[in-house]
Amino acid sequence: MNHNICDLLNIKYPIIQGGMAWVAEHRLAVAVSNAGGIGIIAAGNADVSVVREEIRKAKEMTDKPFGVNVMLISPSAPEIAELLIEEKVKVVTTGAGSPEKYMPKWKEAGIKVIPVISSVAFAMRMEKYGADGVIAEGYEAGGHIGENTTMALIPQVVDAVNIPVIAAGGIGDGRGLAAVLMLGASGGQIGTRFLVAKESIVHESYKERILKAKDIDTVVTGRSTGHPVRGLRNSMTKKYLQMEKEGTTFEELELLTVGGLRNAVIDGDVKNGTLMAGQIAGLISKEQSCKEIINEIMEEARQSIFETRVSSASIFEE
Ligand code: TUI
Repeated sequence: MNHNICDLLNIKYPIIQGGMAWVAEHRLAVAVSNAGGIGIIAAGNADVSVVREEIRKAKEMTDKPFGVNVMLISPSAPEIAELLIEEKVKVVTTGAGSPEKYMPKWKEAGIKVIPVISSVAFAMRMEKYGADGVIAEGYEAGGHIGENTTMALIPQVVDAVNIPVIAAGGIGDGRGLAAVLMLGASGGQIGTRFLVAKESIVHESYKERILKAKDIDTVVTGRSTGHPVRGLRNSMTKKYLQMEKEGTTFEELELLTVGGLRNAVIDGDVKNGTLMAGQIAGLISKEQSCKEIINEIMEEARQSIFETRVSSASIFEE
């Protein structure tokens, strides 16, 4: 089995952009694909007509491969699953559920399917259903998360499956990419750093919160609902966590976050909106183009791998 994802996806660098709802529309995806990684349009909760337009705009703006992320708990997911076949999308990533029922049709259409998983058991299930790879996402990631950290998850998934594993959660620079390659991953998925890219349409106020964030500035809300979500601390998360402590019902908690991601991304409501971001936000301090981000990450990864080899040589001397 060839685990080279550059060959699998027909891209130059083993960097895949996270499928961030509202954030990852065609402009960001095209910029990442044109820079040699693979850009991903996030379908999120959008209607099928919106996603169709996004795919068509992306096709006009690049001849490089790009993908679409299907958020499986969206009511539009079944229609979007069909759309991807009609539009001959090359790569699909999925999140927040199991894509099993769509996989036979996607595979038949020649689509490369790479589900996001957060446990070994789910990775094995996806391999059995014909996934071309998995994105193993650790607890450090932004948005909806599982329980395992990237550091613990990646080597366990790598040992359990015989398809390429792409690491996600906590990768913000070339050292992070180098580290997951050491753990056996074939590449890295990056979200938060692309969220602040020049080509990202995210409101400046949201970007500013990420650029100013420190290591301890993300929190996890929704543990009590079974849908834990990581994002930057703000008035909304303070209220949410307090209400969770008091045992507030799922329905009441939901009311606090309805439209919250849209309000943050589009309107820049950093107080009451949902500012999804990974723990690596504390490391991210500048807005750059996707090309600058990818070139910098690849150069750093190369340096850290080769320099570590030299600087650690004495450890292994007899
Ligand atoms: O999906 C994500 N990140 C997301 S989705 C999202 S929208 C949302 N907002 C509030 C609540 C729920 C979703 C924001 N961020 N990452 C990929 C990911 N998928 N991480 C974990 C999973 C996952 C979770 C459960 C994959 C499969 C699964 O269940 C499968 C099964 O059926 O057992």
